[in-house]
Amino acid sequence: MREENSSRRACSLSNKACFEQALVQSAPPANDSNLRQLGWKPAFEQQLTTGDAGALVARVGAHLGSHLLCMTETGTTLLPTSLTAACGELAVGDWLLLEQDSLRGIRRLERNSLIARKAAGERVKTQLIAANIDTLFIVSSCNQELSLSRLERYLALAFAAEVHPIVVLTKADLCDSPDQLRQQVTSLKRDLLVETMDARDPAQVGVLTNWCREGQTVALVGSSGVGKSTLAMSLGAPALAVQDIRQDDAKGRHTTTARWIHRLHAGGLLVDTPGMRELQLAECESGLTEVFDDVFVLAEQCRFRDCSHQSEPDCAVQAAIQSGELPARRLNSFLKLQAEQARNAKLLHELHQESRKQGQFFKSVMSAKRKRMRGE
Ligand SMILES: Nc1nc2c(ncn2[C@@H]2O[C@H](COP(=O)(O)OP(=O)(O)OP(=O)(O)O)[C@@H](O)[C@H]2O)c(=O)[nH]1
Ligand SMILES: [Mg+2]
Ligand SMILES: [Zn+2]
Repeated sequence: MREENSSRRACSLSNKACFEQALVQSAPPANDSNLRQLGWKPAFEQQLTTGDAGALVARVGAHLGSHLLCMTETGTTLLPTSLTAACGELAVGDWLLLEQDSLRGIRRLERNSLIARKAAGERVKTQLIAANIDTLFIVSSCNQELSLSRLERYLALAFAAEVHPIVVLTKADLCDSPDQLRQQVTSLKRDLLVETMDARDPAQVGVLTNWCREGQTVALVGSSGVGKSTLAMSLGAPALAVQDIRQDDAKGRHTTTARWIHRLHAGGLLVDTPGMRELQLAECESGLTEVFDDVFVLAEQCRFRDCSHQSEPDCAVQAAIQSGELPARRLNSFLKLQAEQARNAKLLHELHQESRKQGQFFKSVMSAKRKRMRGE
């Protein structure tokens, strides 16, 4: 899945105006900001030791390639990523400890959640979307863009990250039967919260306020053009770039190009993200178990423990499809996502093993070199 925009490139350092706009957009109001307003929680506080006394606590508010926009108690700072190398790969929403004067990164605090996917295209890599998120707004619109199978992917992502998902169906004003769509989506998972709305109308978007209060962090995910940035603005984010979708296929134009945290009217923070072209799952096994719990319950009744639910005799899943209890689409979606996640998880595992081996090889070469230099 690629997130790019040919006409609006992601910010680069040369694009000074873009950074200045970023500082204005993300800066907490001077003097009345504190860590709680930035989403600080006891679970982070507990990670601090006496040795951290002089460190500055900062939250990553935007990732701009070569630079990070970091929010602290007193304001917003732009840091080159070379300064935070010791913290490892960072996501928007991460909490960091920085040295007071040099602002050099000391370490990243353990995350309470991480939304991640397999990176776009052929690359075998995990891409970090947002960290330390309390709620994920999965945004889709009431038009041809809506796909139950795609929503199942996003739900697996949320459940694997142990983040509470809410499906937001935008463009209800352009649809004759939004309630029908809402019912279809609600049926994907017991107790799933689904809201339909005109994302441009702050009054309608108000139903989401409960998840946007002070101390809370929400993230928006969904395809390009579904109205993520529009929704963000209706919740209180400053003016963001939005663009009309294409008329012929209802696809968006990849207007948002970087992940940003915005402050909301209700006091919480929201991560707006670039639209996703495709969402490949990896390391989402627990999420799939959660999303397809109905299939798993049925599978327990199959005659064979390793039933593939295709053509085996006494398959309870196939029986449920025949009786109309389980839609055939749901089994197909489950089998597809299960195979995809297993394939990607295996590739990522092999990659981790490979880089560990390379690390060990490098260490042994360096140790031999040091011994030689000492004349041992
Ligand atoms: N009628 C109507 N239009 C909407 C609604 N939500 C968004 N739009 C329009 O849809 C277009 C795309 O909205 P954006 O907010 O840019 O979509 P996005 O999801 O942020 O797109 P990317 O940044 O490309 O990922 C804009 O023209 C919006 O005004 C809605 O609920 N109703
Ligand atoms: Mg956008
Ligand atoms: Zn079966």
